[in-house]
Amino acid sequence: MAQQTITLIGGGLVGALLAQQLARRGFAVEVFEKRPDPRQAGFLGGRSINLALAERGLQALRSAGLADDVLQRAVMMRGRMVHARDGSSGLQRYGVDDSEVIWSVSRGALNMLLLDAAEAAGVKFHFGQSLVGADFDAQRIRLADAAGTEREHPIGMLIGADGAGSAARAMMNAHTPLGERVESLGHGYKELEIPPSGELPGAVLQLSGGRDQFALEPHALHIWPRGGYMCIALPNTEGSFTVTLFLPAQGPAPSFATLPDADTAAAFFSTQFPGLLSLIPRFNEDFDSHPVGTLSTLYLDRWHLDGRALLVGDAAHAIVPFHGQGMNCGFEDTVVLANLLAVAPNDGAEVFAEFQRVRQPNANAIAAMALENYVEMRDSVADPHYLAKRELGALLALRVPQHYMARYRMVTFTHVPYAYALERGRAQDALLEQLLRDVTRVEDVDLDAAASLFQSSLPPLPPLRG
Ligand code: FAD
Ligand code: E1W
Repeated sequence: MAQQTITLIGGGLVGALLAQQLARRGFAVEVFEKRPDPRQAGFLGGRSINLALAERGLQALRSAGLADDVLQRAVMMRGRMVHARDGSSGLQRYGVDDSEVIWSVSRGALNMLLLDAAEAAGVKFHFGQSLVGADFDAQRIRLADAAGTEREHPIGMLIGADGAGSAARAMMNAHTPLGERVESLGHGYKELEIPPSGELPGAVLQLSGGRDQFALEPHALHIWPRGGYMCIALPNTEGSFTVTLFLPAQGPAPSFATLPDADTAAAFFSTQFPGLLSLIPRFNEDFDSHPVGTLSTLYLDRWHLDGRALLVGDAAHAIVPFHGQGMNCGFEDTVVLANLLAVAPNDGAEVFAEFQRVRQPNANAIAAMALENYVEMRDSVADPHYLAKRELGALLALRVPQHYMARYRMVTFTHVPYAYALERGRAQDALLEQLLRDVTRVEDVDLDAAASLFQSSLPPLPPLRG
């Protein structure tokens, strides 16, 4: 059993799960978290923000023994429900059956569950303690409480899991430059709420609608693509949905800059998302009180200072949210790191270097795929060429499942490295483009020839899980 203490900064999703896994492997773990303990009131009655949990995150939770507990509090999403401008909608299933689904989980509830699990494994949490200074040579950090009172604390190994705006990263970078590059997407987001349908005006009329308390199909991820921008909605267990509007921050209408107040925004919604607006009774209050979030991708040359400090999760590789993989990727990080540390607990420098070697190409790959998925989501779900490619892909997935699998499914439902999914996706895409170069309709493609082309051009897919 290892005896040394590992100091973690940040008790968010990744920090809490990493802490639990390290404690289960015999490490003494202490966590400093800026915010107060969410289990001591605070999240209750607050905004319910949710996230999509997919196979990679679920696999990490399985290895931590927490998957069943989490799934019990999750809402199954079988596919994307695309809402067209004309008000029509259709469900595109993610997989052939319910073995390929994703899960909507409440960020607050998940964080609390992970904090409970980490504490039960022996982790010591210090809430309301913000990292404000670090001396990596003297192995000391400085912490401030909510009142601003500072104190010093000795550290051994430091792990920064303090999110996209990481203070640990800033301090490491001040000691030895990490080669940081932040690429702003230029689009922001705003969260709005659809309450359970019983709370909507005209609820009586909907009581026999067959969806119970949900104003929309509950078992789907809803998308309102509008080309250049979009809304999405994920279901909550209580019958509500959290809607997120993604829109350019600046520039000509529509952008957040051209929606300075709730009335202007409501007028915009009434033309672009009329059906959706009627489901958001507190639109004006939500719009005025919720800030516009910013979206960027973070790239670092280095994730660690030899064996003294390491960054994980968003602190190391924040990405845009359009593949729903930021948390899933951070959860994958925790398993890789905990396993490496368990094998060589006294060799921090080697372990951190190996962690970066394994994870950085994958973090870069999901960063790229997440950016691409925004364009795909908001623009090309309606593009005929894109739809033809997807249709041909679906046929090939049935005919030559060893040789073709949609990139979305590799990312969302398998454990193949993200870098592999990106590379394989490119190779498959090139073949699909070749097949659709001279024909416009999928019916005109010779499927036997297409299947042979995939079999002869690409090696069989690797094992998808494990
Ligand atoms: P965080 O969750 O940000 O946690 C960091 C923690 O560190 C916080 O508790 C914070 O209080 C604490 N902290 C910060 N500074 C300090 C300090 N100085 N001292 C001490 N503590 C500190 N991912 C998915 O997988 N699926 C999705 O559907 C999804 N949807 C998203 C939608 C949006 C709009 C956004 C913005 C992101 C989404 N993500 C999604 C990404 C996901 O939110 C992140 O990848 C994930 O939260 C990263 O976890 P983390 O623990 O690294 O960071
Ligand atoms: C998922 C915020 C968020 C979260 C997600 C997804 C999307 C669009 C967004 C990607 C997706 C689950 N996606 N869904 N359907 N097609 N692509 O799979 O998490 Cl915006």
